[in-house]
Amino acid sequence: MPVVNYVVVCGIFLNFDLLFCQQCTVRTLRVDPDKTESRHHGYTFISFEQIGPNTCFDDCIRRPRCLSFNYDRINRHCEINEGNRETDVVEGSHYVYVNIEQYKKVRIYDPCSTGMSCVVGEICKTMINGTGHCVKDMSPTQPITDCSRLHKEMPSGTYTIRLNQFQIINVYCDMDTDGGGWTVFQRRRDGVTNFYRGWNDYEIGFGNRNIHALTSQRQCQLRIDLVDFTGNTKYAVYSTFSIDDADSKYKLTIGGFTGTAGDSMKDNSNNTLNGVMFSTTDQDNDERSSSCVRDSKKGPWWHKSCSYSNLNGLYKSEGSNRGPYTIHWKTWHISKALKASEMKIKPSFE
Ligand SMILES: [Ca+2]
Repeated sequence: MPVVNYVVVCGIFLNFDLLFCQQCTVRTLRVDPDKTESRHHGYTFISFEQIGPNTCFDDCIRRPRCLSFNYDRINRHCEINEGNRETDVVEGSHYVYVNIEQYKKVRIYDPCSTGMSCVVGEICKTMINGTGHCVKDMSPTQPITDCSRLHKEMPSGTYTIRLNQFQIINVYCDMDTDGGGWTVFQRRRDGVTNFYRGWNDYEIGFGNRNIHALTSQRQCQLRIDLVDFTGNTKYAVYSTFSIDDADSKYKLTIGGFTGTAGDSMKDNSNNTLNGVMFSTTDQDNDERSSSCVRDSKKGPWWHKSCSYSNLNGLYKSEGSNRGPYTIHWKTWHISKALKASEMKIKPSFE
């Protein structure tokens, strides 16, 4: 008899017959996978070992932060993801991928779908009487690969990201500006931190080495947010942005300007800074016979001869007219210092 039952169950869930039916009762997933031999890449925030596919499904659907999951049917490994974008699904041997969206708010799958609705950071637990109850999710989370991978309801703040297999760093994520998901790598708000520094200081920390790592993994856009001393704000977005590695002196690739601040990623002759190397107090890679940073006292930057922009320049308070030496964006204020600047990146999607 049990054998007949198994055949019926597996007949209904035909796809799983092939995937899980060696031990049908425990391995049959109750929904169709969206993709087989595939997994969603880069958004996993919790993973579990040695659990069945349905437990993996439950672990996803009971967390509002979860949008999809990957299940490795051979190693019984479950990955809970906070993304479900089709373009991020890659090949994954032994894996099935399930987008959870269509099962949310359906009571047979999600016991918290009626009445109490859980929020991001919570998990739905089933009470003795069968009703769902939201509690704080205490499972240890693992780092995402950049701020765009955060659930969109997460607030702006400092998060841990995984740059690559070996490197974990803390970054500030801007989750409020222009759809959120921006990884911030430069921030000027006051004169407390000295930005007039040498090559090593710009390389380590969240410096050029990390920006290179982030922008070499995928195509990124750059956003620059600026504030002047009267409190006005302007921005510049570049649809193409990356920097090369240290051997290439962190050469800049930039293009596709849009925004309100004008395009100041230009040199003093109005030529683009695309293809220009980075210079610091102790490395002159600019095209002048002298050094824009060392001799002209500009901030470390992609200087050509030198540049319309100088966001790592001296911090000067209101009233300073030494614009080009200060935090400067010429196409907005020709000679005035700016009060604040932020530079941030986000992957660009087709
Ligand atoms: Ca030079």
